[in-house]
Amino acid sequence: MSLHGPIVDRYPNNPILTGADFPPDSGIVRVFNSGVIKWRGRYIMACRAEDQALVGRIWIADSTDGYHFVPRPAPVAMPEDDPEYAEYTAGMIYDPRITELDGRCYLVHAAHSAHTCRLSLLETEDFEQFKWLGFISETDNRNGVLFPEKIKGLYARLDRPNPGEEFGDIWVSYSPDLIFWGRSRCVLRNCQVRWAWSKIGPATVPIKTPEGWLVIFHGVRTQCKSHYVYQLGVCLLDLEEPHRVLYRAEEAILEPRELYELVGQTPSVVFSAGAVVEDNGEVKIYYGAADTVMCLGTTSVERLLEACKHR
Ligand code: BMA
Repeated sequence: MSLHGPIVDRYPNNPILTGADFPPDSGIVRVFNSGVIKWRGRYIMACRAEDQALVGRIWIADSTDGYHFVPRPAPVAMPEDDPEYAEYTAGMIYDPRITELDGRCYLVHAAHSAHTCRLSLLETEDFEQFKWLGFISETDNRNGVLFPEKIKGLYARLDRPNPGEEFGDIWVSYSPDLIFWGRSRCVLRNCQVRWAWSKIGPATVPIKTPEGWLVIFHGVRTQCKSHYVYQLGVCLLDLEEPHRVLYRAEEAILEPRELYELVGQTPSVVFSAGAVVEDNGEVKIYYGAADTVMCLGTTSVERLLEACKHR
């Protein structure tokens, strides 16, 4: 791999999904930061779809090729009548990430309310019916993503506790049942990442390789005091002790550069919540651009490993 070439190639027909692709009566104007999984041979996107009143919904879109996604007629039905769910999601729900585990799919999303942000878990066997399993963190935690298998007999997840302004590192926690979490360890600190001094957080489901867990993450830096720039990075975590970072690319693997990444609801944002690894090693990274549209970038497991070691 070239020492200077791109690590991720943008899909030339970006964006791949916009608010205009949703049913005309849906009121959806933006779609971004959506989780994606390849499941039983088809691609499923759990969209973060937003209307003009800033009401966010999780809305499934289907694809047979990974490039063209068609939103369903209606969003995922959430347990809005449940008083506990309603209290802690009163602000918005966002940034869903999907993991397949033991034949079921789990979706972790952020939930914002007057209590700030926490993580919520849904389960599905068919992407038609979703069962809400509960909140799985206290407040001030987001970017939760489950590992695709247990580690040393426990479920594992990465997340980003946020103990203060302008602060946020990547942590790993473990659980016997996906509901109760503990044994938390810090994985990577924002101050270690040269281009992301404000905060970092896990992006996509960790990708298992013989050398370790490949983890794509986002990193944020603050420009001119108030302008945030969101980029993507990659690191390799130990298979058995994922709080140990084996390698990390010094460079960002994707930074806002194209107009659709620079201009939108929030300027200068690339933010990923889903990647698909194909049988030939290609990695499709789905990402929200400028908090407005969904885009695609492609790379490979090999290129990401190389980037971890040499970039
Ligand atoms: C973060 C999250 C993301 C969003 C980003 C940029 O804090 O809320 O959903 O893309 O800000 O606005």
